[in-house]
Amino acid sequence: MGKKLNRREFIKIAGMGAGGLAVGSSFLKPVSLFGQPVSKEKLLTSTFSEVTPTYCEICFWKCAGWVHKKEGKPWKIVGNPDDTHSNGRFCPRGTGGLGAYTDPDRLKTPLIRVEERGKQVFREASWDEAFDYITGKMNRIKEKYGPECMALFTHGSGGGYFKNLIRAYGSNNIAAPSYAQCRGPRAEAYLLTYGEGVGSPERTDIENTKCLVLIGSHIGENMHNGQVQEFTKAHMNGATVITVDPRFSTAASKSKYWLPIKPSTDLALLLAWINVIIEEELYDKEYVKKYTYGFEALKKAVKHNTPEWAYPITTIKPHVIRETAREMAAAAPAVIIHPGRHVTWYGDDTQRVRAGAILNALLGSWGRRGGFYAPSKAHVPKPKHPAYPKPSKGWRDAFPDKYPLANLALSSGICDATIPSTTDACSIKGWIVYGTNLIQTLPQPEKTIKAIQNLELLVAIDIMPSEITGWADVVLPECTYLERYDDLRISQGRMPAIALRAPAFEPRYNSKPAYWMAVQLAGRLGLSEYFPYERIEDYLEYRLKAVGSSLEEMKKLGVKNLPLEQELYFLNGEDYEFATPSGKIELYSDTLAEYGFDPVPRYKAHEEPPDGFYRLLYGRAPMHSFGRTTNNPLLTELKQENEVWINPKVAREWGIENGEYIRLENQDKVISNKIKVKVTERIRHDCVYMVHGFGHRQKQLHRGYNRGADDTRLITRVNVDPIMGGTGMRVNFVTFRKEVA
Ligand SMILES: Nc1nc2c(c(=O)[nH]1)N[C@H]1C(S)=C(S)[C@@H](COP(=O)(O)OP(=O)(O)OC[C@H]3O[C@@H](n4cnc5c(=O)[nH]c(N)nc54)[C@H](O)[C@@H]3O)O[C@H]1N2
Ligand SMILES: Nc1nc2c(c(=O)[nH]1)N[C@H]1C(S)=C(S)[C@@H](COP(=O)(O)OP(=O)(O)OC[C@H]3O[C@@H](n4cnc5c(=O)[nH]c(N)nc54)[C@H](O)[C@@H]3O)O[C@H]1N2
Ligand code: SF4
Ligand SMILES: [Mo]
Repeated sequence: MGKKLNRREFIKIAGMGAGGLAVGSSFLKPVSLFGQPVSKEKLLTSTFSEVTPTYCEICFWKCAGWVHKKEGKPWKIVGNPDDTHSNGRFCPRGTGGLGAYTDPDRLKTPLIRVEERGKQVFREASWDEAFDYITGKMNRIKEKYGPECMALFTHGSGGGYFKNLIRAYGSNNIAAPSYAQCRGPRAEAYLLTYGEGVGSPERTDIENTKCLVLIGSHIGENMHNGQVQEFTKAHMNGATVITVDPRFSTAASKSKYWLPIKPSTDLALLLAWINVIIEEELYDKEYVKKYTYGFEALKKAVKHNTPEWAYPITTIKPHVIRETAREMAAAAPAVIIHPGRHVTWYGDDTQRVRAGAILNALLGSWGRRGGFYAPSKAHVPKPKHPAYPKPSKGWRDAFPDKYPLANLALSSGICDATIPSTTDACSIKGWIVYGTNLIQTLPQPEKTIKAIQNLELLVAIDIMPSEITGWADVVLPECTYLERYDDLRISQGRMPAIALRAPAFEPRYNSKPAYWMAVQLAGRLGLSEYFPYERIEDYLEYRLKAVGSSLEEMKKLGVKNLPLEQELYFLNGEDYEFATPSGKIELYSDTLAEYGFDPVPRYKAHEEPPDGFYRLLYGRAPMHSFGRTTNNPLLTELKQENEVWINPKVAREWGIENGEYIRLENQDKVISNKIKVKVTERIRHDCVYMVHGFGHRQKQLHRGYNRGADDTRLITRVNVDPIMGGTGMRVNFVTFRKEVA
């Protein structure tokens, strides 16, 4: 950047990039979209600024970067050029991360509830009081019901310390919304098919692909940094992009084909593509023969799934289905049917994602350049501690016959197991909630509140007064990621790497880091031996020493890339054993058949919106992460509220004008906050769309309170995936209410 920019201008530029993203060609210019990369030498020798390494906590991509201070004051955050998550550029949200530090609405001191739950009346407490309160209750729960009746909900970097704490205490009830409300079906579908998952960041070789198929994945609005950069690269290299989305997304605007599918029918399209690939013999014959299991059974099962069969279901014309299938085959094996990320849509999600996994196998893209690569991860030992006690029961005991292939605890399942029932095998009595805003994150918020009302202890650890903290018995204010050390970032990628987060600032107010909280709680619970290091610096030194590094070195590097130990592209004709029962890629799954599920995905129709109702769809905006940034002083400057997208034909029928405020009412008569209308051809007539994370109910969020509408409130209904328990959330229908008062 030639001219120096003050923070406000800097954010504006990031914002312009983001705005341009939605419509214009600036998407192709990563320079205006992300901050410019600056060399490390320049960074560290700069005389007027002080830099500290961090990795970003504004979303779960965890880009590594540098925090700059000028005269001791926060100045800016930029990407670390050595980091493959960011390649030296932060997205608008990461750039606006300083707003998390400066937000005057932050939680300032521990709080203890003084009135009944729901009234949200608290008194300020000292840390000692708060810890004594929590451990008193935890000891009572352990004595009265057993330690298994405590659960932890976690999302975010500090969650690991509480996982250690709760396991040491004797419970395995640990859930994250990133499973049952996000990636769970994808994890299980790929595990069933390939014996391993796609992980995060996804092992998709987008930068080398020749054909990228996006089913819903709205890259560009879904602003996962490295992925957006790879998408831009692939697009500039002339890769064919095929976007399947009922909405003309940013990605659709960069695509050769936009398939505006009827929502909920993607599985029919995927089966038709499989049908064409098989019937026209476009599949990779050698690859299929050598590496896959069940081809003949698959061929038979999809025989009737012709493009003509799929047309009335999906509304995608047969010739388009054929043409796009041929495009994929022409690019193979450098083709990716993107596995998606937030895939809990309709309840048959494991099967839908599995159909994509099967298509990837037919095209031979797994293990090949431009398809899916073999990711690496640094091995960094943790200090030893005694074995955890073995819990006598877990969340699964509450539903012994359900979700047999769930490999992680279900957040929604733990919520259910907290509501006493007649078949009560495991009623949970205490929750620790770290860095997840369950009221806005779990569908069916009334059920979440009902579960909370049955608790004897609810601890919320957050940086902001979010909806969930309002319902807590004790609120523990964490300092932001810019004010603390955290565990090393060890993510998968093309190269094994580690990244350090060090504090750039002293914690503001009376906030503290999660590590310190967990150590304090462990001490009071008699579990100190599970935290061999009282100070996180010593814990980090232990881990870094094991890989020949140190805090001193990492403070200078921020990111350390370690040598690559394996081939990126691993399926080039050699023998290979997959971790599946057959040792091959399972086009047909005996495991699914054994549990009574379809061994090959099969399309079943979903309920349609009744007359006058429209399916409620939701997604992301480039400058916000869920509800965690919709009070951020910098990012709310870029977007203050969400809009509801309505097709012009529908708007005409209802006499609704662009820019007008309306309310949405769902099939269960739940009415939303008022929300601004965006009348646009960019959405089909049978659905409406809004960005998730707005419409906060928490009054203490002064910028986010009542701004826009919250999709979660309208998600009173879910279709649960019988295979793994994911909550399909796009099964709600809304109609319009013109009176907004
Ligand atoms: N800016 C930003 N980026 C983020 C996040 C964020 O909060 N903010 N969150 C991150 C996280 S955790 C996740 S999981 C990902 C989620 O991002 P993705 O995995 O990309 O999420 P999807 O659910 O696929 O995305 C919504 C898209 O699906 C389309 N859609 C809705 N219904 C259907 C349908 O029936 N069929 C098809 N084909 N498309 C449909 C919508 O129109 C929309 O474009 O984003 C990540 N990136
Ligand atoms: N209706 C609906 N529901 C959804 C989705 C959707 O699109 N629509 N998306 C789903 C998906 S894909 C996902 S991954 C989940 C995400 O769900 P969550 O992980 O719950 O996401 P957030 O809403 O960002 O809530 C994060 C909470 O963490 C707090 N926080 C932020 N930084 C820190 C920190 O450093 N320390 C601590 N202790 N707390 C912090 C924030 O203030 C906020 O209260 O939601 C799922 N639920
Ligand atoms: S993608 Fe953006 S918000 Fe997410 S970690 Fe990277 S810079 Fe932060
Ligand atoms: Mo997610």
